[in-house]
Amino acid sequence: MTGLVVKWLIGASSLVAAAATPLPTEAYEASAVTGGGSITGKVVFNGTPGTRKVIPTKDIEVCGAPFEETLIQVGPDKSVQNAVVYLADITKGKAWPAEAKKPEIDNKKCKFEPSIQVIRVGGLDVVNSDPMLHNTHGYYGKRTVFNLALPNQGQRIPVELPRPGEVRIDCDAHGWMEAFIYVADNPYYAVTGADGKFTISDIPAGNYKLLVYHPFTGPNEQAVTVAAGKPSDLNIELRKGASSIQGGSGK
Ligand SMILES: [Cu+2]
Repeated sequence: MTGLVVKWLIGASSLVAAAATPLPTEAYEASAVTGGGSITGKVVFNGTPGTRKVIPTKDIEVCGAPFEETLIQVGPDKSVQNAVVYLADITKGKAWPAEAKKPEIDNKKCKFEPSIQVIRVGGLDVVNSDPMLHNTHGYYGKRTVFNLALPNQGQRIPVELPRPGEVRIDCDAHGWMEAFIYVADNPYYAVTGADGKFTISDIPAGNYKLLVYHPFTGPNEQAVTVAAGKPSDLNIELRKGASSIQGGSGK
């Protein structure tokens, strides 16, 4: 099975230019995990949180007055909220969680809601809650994956995100709008809460690569060992300017 999957991935990577080619999204195999372990931890950032001034130049009646935006949510104890944590290269393990509803990204008052999220390989809905045009544009790296004009309030358009990795979302109508979607090819992921903490559970015992992303900093990558019934407790520091990692299971 593993051999087959590897062959598939190698075959698929040579077709990277064909954006519409669906990849084997079900390469991950769900099975019962007995004697699993967990990883808990806290993500911190010790640097200066970046901010930027946003000055809406059009659609002011909806987009509002100029405002200062924080580019990373850091608590008083340096904890980072909305960092994405996930295990790379795990092809077998617990079942995907049941989705309460299809994930979505909303254009709302000229901001994306949410600005950072993780979804399962597949797709999500792009929604416009505002009474004027947004043009939602998604990229894997520099490559467009979708580009949608949403002129009407209440519009909802499904898009496919068949490849794992980071998708940046811009609005071609409002240059300041930006969001990130991390597309996961396995269910071993978490997003940190306001306390910077996360838990990933039911991991088959073994050695893994743990990735932590935040768009403001570079990614953090580290080796972790998961032992049956024993949580690994990690303190993970994000640093500005760490080199970029493309994709989650990228080989
Ligand atoms: Cu917009």
